[in-house]
Amino acid sequence: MLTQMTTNQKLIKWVKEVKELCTPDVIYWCDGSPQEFDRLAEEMVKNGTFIKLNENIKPNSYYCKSDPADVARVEDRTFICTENQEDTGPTNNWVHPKEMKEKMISLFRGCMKGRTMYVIPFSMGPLGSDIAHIGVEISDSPYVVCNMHIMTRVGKKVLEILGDGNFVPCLHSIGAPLQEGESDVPWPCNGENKYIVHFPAEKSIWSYGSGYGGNALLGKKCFALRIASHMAREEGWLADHMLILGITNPEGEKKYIAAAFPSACGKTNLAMLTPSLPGWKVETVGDDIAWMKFGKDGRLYAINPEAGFFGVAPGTSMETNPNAILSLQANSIFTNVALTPDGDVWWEGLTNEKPEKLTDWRGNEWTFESKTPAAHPNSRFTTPANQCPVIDPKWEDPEGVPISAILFGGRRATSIPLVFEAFDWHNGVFLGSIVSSEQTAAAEGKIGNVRRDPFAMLPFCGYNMADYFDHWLSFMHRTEIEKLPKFFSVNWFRKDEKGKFIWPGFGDNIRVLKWIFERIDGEDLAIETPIGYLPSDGAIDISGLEISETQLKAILNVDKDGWLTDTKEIREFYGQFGERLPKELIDELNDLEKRLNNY
Ligand code: SAT
Ligand code: MN
Repeated sequence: MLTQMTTNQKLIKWVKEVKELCTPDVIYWCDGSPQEFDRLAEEMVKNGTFIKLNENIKPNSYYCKSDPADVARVEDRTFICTENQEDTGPTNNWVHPKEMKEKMISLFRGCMKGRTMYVIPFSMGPLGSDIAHIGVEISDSPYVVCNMHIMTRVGKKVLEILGDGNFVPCLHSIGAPLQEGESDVPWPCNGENKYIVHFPAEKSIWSYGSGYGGNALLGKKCFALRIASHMAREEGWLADHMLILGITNPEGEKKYIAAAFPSACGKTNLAMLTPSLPGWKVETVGDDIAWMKFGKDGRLYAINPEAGFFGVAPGTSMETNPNAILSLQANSIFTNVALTPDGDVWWEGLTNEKPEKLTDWRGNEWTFESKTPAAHPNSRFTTPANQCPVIDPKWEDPEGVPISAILFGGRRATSIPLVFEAFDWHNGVFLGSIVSSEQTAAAEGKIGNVRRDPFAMLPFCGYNMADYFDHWLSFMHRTEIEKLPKFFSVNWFRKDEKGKFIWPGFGDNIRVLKWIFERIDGEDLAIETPIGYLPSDGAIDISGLEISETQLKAILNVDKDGWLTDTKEIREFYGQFGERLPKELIDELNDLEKRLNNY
């Protein structure tokens, strides 16, 4: 118990208020130590929440399966509560803060009965960095505490740095009080009654009912994106759903790139890419979130506010992402994957051959003949970032890394080319605003439907998306044009008539990054088209690839009809923002349509 660790009056008062509201049996202040992790993990093993993995295969690692009613983010249960609904905008769920606060207070009353209330002080970003921010999560879930240990910087040091300063209060409960004598279940939650609520005016988060991922690890999407995007707008910086990677060419020249893809579209894979082209190197700064600020030199600098990876397990293998596999060999938590008889983990795609026998993510016996997946499609590994073999030497640099290019991508089977470059900053923001993707398992919803997901921020923007576009546009006037990053659109997911992916992806994506690298340097490797600059003939290095020139042409052309259909959809999508949509974007759309019609 570290009750004496802080003299921060706001924190002491808040903890007292929450205690009175939630009536836990015990209050525990987290110190972030490995001993604390071990103790909580052991308690969870006793309770059946965790299974300790084989120490000889995955040291200090745990297996966990959630309640089947609690397996992904719940976007329809996520709310932004501003005084005026227009400030939340048409793409977020809104309830008036007063009404929602009353609702939350009634839900949280007595909700921690029979449980321990953990106070988790954490830093998003390197301790003490100017770009970093402090939060305190109160949670009744030891699973959350252990995951926060990996995903953020937790503990005493955070309270020291906090001093009397400000923090983002993040209140979380699984919403499952225990009555006298009632025994606990392995994954307590309140599946029917989930609320993920943000109050931007007071910069606070209240989350109820779910213990899974972004619903419960409140430093991640709730704070580092929804609340931070709001702070960023007020303070003139950017909080975005982007990976950050460093890329070095054979001559030893290095650049940093940020990339926004919707959840479960391969950000982790791209961030840790093993290049198939000799001499090229990719290093990881972050795989999910970027906080970016302009530096004194007028360039855009980015930090990764997180300390770990909460990566999608299925599809991750030594072939697709060896660096992720090497990262997760120890000190990791695996949620909703399958368990092998010798105490290791497995998921679809991990090995070419399916194991004979497993326990699946629901706890049922599974054999290679079973028809259901052994691991849930949104099953995850939680792994410390510093275990990544290609972690960038500057990943914790408090100054951040200078960004030369920003990529937008999604899963699109048709139309959107493998890669193209925006004409300029306005056109780049336009490209960000029209990102679209087929729905994945990261959020509940119908998988495969195409949805517009601007900047991959649709579920994560803490205010009116139209104002967010405006915020991005405004940066054009903050620095010299030459110092602004260049924008690119990428799509690894084009399919042929038989439904087969055309582009090999993974390590071969370096071929696209190479072109981007060269374009940043202004090399003459592109042709101007109605949608932007496409690679000219031969500009993408396909040496050694089993892809024909015709196939490559097919994914590097302008699909006029496809794009014209898209522009109609975009116009409809824009329509919901009414007058609030920046005029520059309508101009961009009109100009694009004109160029296509003349093409
Ligand atoms: O569950 S999380 O929100 O952390 C993962 C994701 O959707 O990217
Ligand atoms: Mn994400």
